[in-house]
Amino acid sequence: MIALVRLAGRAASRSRVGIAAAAAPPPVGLSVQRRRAFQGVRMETGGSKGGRGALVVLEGLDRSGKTSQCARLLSFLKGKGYNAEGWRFPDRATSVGQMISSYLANDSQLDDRTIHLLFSANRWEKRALMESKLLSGTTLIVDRYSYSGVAFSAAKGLDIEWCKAPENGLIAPDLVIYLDVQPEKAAERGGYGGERYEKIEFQKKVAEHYHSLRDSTWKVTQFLQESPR
Ligand code: FDM
Ligand code: MG
Repeated sequence: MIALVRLAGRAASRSRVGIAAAAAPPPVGLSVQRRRAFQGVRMETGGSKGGRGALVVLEGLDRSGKTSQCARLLSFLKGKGYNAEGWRFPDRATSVGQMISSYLANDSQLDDRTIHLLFSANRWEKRALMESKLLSGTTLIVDRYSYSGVAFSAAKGLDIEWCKAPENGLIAPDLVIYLDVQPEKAAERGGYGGERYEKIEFQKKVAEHYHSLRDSTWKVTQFLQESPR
């Protein structure tokens, strides 16, 4: 369990039908469960009258179709009138993100713990903006988050508790959607192998670690989008 902090206030809801439920508050059962899971500092609430936005995270192996699904979910929610934005981690636009990007492209070498902390720092540098967006009513659809941070680094053999520690205090998602795709299937997609972690044996280990991070707050889906990234 990662000790992410639960953002005060309830996510706004306009529709509970179909996928729009992703941006709605979780059902009571999940809410109770999550309160235990993400116990920690409760944040100050500056929530708008309409409620805060929802933090929805998509997770999965490389080439599992997250990017396509994020785009589809985002356009669906916007079509329903939600104020929503698409985010992704790593955010390669920042200077930390550029170091990460160069590492992933095998253009630079970094110690395993160092790159782990850079991935986390990349989330921390966006935390304040994330909080203010959510509190002002914007729903965020985020392609990868802390679970990627832990699953990928633990797959290298780093201690999983050590991997979780720097995530403590980041904002807890309202919903995590995990795209459950076999590593072999993901590898069949175009462009596979272009980045450092895109190797089937490594991705199998990542999948095992993702599995160990799952709890009842996750929704696991098993479809693979054929559309390119
Ligand atoms: N990745 C991503 C990590 O190892 N740790 C992290 O914290 C995050 C956010 O970076 F292989 C890995 C997962 C993936 C790579 O991600 C780049 P995208 O989604 O393929 O750009
Ligand atoms: Mg990738």
